[in-house]
Amino acid sequence: MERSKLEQLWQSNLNRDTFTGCDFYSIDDLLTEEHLQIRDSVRTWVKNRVSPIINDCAQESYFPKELLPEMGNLGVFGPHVPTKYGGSDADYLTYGLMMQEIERGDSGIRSTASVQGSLVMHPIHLYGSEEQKQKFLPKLANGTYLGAFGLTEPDHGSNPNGMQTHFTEDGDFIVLNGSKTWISNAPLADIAIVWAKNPEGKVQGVIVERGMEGFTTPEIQNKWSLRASATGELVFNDVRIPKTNILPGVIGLKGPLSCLNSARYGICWGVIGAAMDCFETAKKYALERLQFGKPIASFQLQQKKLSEALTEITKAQLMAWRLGVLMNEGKATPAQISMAKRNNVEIALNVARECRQILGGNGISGDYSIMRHMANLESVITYEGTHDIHLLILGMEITGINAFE
Ligand code: TGC
Ligand code: FAD
Repeated sequence: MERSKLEQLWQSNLNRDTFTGCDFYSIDDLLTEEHLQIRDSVRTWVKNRVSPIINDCAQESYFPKELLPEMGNLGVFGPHVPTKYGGSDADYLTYGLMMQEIERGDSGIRSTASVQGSLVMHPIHLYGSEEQKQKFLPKLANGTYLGAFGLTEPDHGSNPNGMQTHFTEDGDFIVLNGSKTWISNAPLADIAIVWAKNPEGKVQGVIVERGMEGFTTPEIQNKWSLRASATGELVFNDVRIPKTNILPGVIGLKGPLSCLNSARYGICWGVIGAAMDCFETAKKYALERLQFGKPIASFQLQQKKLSEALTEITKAQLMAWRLGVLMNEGKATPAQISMAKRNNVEIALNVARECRQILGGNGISGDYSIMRHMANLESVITYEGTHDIHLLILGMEITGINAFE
């Protein structure tokens, strides 16, 4: 999309977004002044910079890369990374609130922030060498660099342990072969954290940089979901990479899976944003739309939809808040994170579906945000572990029996 079109959309749609948010159980009282200030600043940015352009971006399948430096300035890339590497040492509630506000605008823009912060900066911070941290983290934090996370392969999605991407050693270099697919940010990424098997068959993380010979990132076209996010493949044909690009701090599948904890946690907040946007849009519409001489909000069936939506949003908020506190205390378990990701995505999708019906025919129009959220959430319920996989992680926690073996 031309920059001039974006500028025109920003000017003509300014102040149209009147979102206020839902807080039926006074959850704001559980947050600090600082949390609320940061949340509100991200909310204002979304109103001014995301809402005016996002329908056009989604319709035209355009990832608004112009927003990356602004997101860097706002501090939404890796806020939990220490300030000395460009982060802001923020807590997990702050991170969650940021993801909520961004996904209120669009799940695709939140995906970019999740991948950059939780799946690229987080592993470099946790498992990278000091040299890697200094070289990459500040540029990722300020949005100069865009990162991608390559775990999923064409034949290995839910079961990443079966991955075929592998490397051999050649002096001070490794030689990487294989491919990853369905990778957010891939077509534009400057670097990718790629999980591959070493010569002993153990999983290791490698930083692959754009421009390395044999490394290509074809875009995946023809999506009905996350249309404002760039998704692609990472293809490696004898890519020679210095050994200094291997993440030295972790070996084994626990490397990538531990990064997913932070991203899945962010999603459990993010989808509340999408659900709130659907609820608020439907409530406003129901109060204004007249049928049979009355606002449709006066019909009990529509009140049921709205009441149930607000109830589910409120339960999801309480779960996200409590999980955030456990994350801050370092006590959250992977199974608790699975429960929250699974529950909150499911309720957001149900809220979107019910709220879309409240808008009747207008519900499928891009003039309203609901159908876009609904289509986006079909990706969110699949990535970062499918709905089924999170149920089985919980099932294992409850019964002690591993359904994957
Ligand atoms: P399993 O034997 O259970 O575990 C292997 C090792 O990993 C450890 N582990 C974890 N560590 C930290 N956090 C977690 N959540 C962990 N889960 C497992 C585990 O303790 C073990 O460690 P060790 O020391 O004993 O070796 O592994 P498994 O092969 O049986 O697989 C388990 C399963 C199926 C749950 C796992 O593979 C899984 O989660 N599959 C889902 C795959 C997935 O979520 N892919 C996401 C790709 S990234 C993405 O979608 C980004 S979208 C981003 C966006 O746009 O927002
Ligand atoms: P499969 O694993 O083939 O699963 C297909 C179906 O089988 C699912 O319903 C699943 O629940 C079910 N199933 C599988 N195993 C079991 C079982 N043991 N028991 C019961 N049911 C089972 N990946 C990345 O690495 N990085 C990214 O940035 C990234 N971004 C993405 C962006 C988008 C828009 C999308 C759609 C996906 C993205 N992914 C990414 C990939 C995503 O993580 C995978 O799609 C997901 O993990 C599922 O893998 P799969 O698609 O291969 O499905």
